[in-house]
Amino acid sequence: MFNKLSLSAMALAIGMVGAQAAQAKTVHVTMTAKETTVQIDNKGTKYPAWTFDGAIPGKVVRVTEGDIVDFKLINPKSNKNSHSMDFHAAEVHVLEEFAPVKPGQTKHFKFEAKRAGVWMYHCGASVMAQHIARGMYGVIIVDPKDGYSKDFPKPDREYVLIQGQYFPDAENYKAMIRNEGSEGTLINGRMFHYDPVHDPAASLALASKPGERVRFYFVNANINNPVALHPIAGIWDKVYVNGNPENTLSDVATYGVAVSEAVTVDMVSPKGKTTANAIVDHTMSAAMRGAITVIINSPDADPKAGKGDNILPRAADK
Ligand SMILES: [Cu+2]
Repeated sequence: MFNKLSLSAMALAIGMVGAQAAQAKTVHVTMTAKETTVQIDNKGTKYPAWTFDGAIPGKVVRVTEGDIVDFKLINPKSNKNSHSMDFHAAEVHVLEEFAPVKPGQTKHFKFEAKRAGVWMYHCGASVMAQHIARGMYGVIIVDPKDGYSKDFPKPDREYVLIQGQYFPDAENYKAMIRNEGSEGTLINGRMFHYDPVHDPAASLALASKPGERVRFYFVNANINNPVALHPIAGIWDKVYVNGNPENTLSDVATYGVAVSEAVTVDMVSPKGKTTANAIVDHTMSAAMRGAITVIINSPDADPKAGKGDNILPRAADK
C-alpha cells in the first residue's frame, strides 16, 4: 500500500525522468553518397572523389550528448560502388547499421550519442582504405550535456580541421594499402587550403582577434599516417583528448593524433598586435605537402569567422 510520501517520491522520480527525456532531441541527418569530381588544391586540380554530399570532408554533424541521431544514407543508382556510414560516436551492430548500401538503395538507422566528444565518421565499404582516401569522411561533434565550465571554457571561435592523405592514382587501392603514392595532404579537402604563405593560390586563412580562445576540432582521416599536431608560435592551452573535457591536458606543444582519432585543442592567440600562427602536422612530409593552416590574429578579424555555420570554411572552386 502506498503512503502519501512514497506517492510524491514516485511523482518526483517520474517528473525527473520526463525532464531528462525532454532535454534530449532527435537530430535528423541525411547524406547522399556522391561519386563526383572535386578540386583538391587551390590551383584547380580535379580529382575523381567519392564523397558524402559531393564535398571532402562531408558536412559537420553536431549534436548534444544524449541526443538521438536519426541517420539516412542514400546511395543513388548512378553510383558504381556500395557505400556505408561508420560513425565512431555510435555503439551499434557493425553488420546491421554499418552494412554497405548498394547503388539504388537507402539505409536508415538511429543511435544515441551517449558520449561527449569529437568523432570521425567514414565510409566503411570495401576496400575501406580507398573509400576513405577518396574522400568519404567527416566529423560528428557531440557537445557535453553539462555545457561550459571553468575547465571547459566557452571558446570565442571554433574551427574544424580534417586531415587526409591525397593519392592521385585514385584506382590503385593496393598502393594506398602499402602507403605508396600519396602525393599530398588535404586539410578540409585541399592541400594548403588555408595557407596563402606557402601557396599564392590560396584564397583563405582562418581568423581570430588577439587574446581570443580558438577551439579546433581536429580529425586525423589519413588512412595510414599519425599526425603531430602543433601550433607554430603557439602552445595548446588545452587538449581535450577525444574531445571530452574529462580528458584534459594543459600546455602542450605537440599532440600526437592517431589514425582515426579526433581531438579538441584550444589555442589562445597572443594579446596586443596582429600576429599569426600556423597549425601544422609537424611531420615534414605532411606539412610541406599541404598540412599547414594559417590563422591570422587581428583586431579586424571578420566577426563571423569561426562562428555558427562558419566553422568549416571552404574555398570556392576555380
Ligand atoms: Cu564509400
